[in-house]
Amino acid sequence: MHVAAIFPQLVPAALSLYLRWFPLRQALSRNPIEIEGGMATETLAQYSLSEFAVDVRLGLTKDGQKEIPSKYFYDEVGSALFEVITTLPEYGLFRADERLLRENAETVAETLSPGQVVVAELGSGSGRKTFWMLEALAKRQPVVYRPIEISQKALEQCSKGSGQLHNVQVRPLQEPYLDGLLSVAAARRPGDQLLVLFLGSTIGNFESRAAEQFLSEVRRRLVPGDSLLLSADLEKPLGQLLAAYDDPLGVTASFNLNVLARMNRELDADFDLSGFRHLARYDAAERRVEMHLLSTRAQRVAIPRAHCSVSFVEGETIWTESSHKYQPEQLKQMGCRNGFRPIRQWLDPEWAFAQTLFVAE
Ligand code: AVJ
Repeated sequence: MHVAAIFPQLVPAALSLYLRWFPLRQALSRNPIEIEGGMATETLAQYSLSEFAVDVRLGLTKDGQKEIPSKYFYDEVGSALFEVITTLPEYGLFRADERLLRENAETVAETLSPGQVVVAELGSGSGRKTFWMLEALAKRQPVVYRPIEISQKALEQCSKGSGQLHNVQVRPLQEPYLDGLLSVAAARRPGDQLLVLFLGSTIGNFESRAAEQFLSEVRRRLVPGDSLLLSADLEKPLGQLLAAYDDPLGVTASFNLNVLARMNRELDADFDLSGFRHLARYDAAERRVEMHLLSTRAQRVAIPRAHCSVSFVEGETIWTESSHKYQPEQLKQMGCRNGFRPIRQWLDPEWAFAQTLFVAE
């Protein structure tokens, strides 16, 4: 199973094995960290660094396919590159998601009962497209917006943007998705209704079993009557799929290669970026686009702060991301199998993409 498929919540289990390597272990606090006014916390920065080191070591020194979880794309540089990706003509996902939100936010709002609604967004990014949802909700009822995001920069941007909205109170959480959702659920007041947003087709980064597991973990944090709006990219012609992950300008290639640059920056690694190239391919059996970093020659790389060095043969790859593609019915069934009832589904007319609205049973 691809390490990238195992959600962050599973990482601490593996962590203990390697604790002895890390002088920073006293900083490995699992306490939720709420950020007030976008202040960075030293503890979290150290924690993330160590966790990155552990996952790099695990993913690059194991037998067989080398891999690095895709969540490590999103440091400051990577998050900025992703923002550029969302503007590329080849990457239709983002605009499809935004169009559907804009057009259907009112309808989603109408399905909620009156009273305060708590909007928990898993992986808000800059929160640009969420604006439409918040705006539609805030016209009808008070909104508490809880973006849950590991990227500090993205969270700051998101808080700034959505903080302007009347009737919307923003309380960001810098935590892994499921931890963050647990904190949100713990802080809810009687009568609060929860609307979980899982947009952008981020669900596609999970292997199919992990995706189902994730949905059931989301469900466990909700009560009957809460809602989930889930976005997912659909199967489409191969040429269109590959172009979305290998744009001619090379932004996606930079986004992918940045994980090597990040290891150089944060783990003192000595990756020569010219010895690797971006590779996007479609696995038809698994119905997913895979991104890899291909070593164009035999080479050895030292990663001091992950306490390892790694050899590559020519043509060997590091698997950095999977983006699964779905069929509309399949998405409804995934929800049904994990305690949700689908009540609406919208498809974008321009780019095969779906939003499904579920209610927790
Ligand atoms: C943000 C995870 C949905 O998988 O399409 C964009 C990330 N990777 N280009 C995706 C991404 C390459 C994106 N998600």
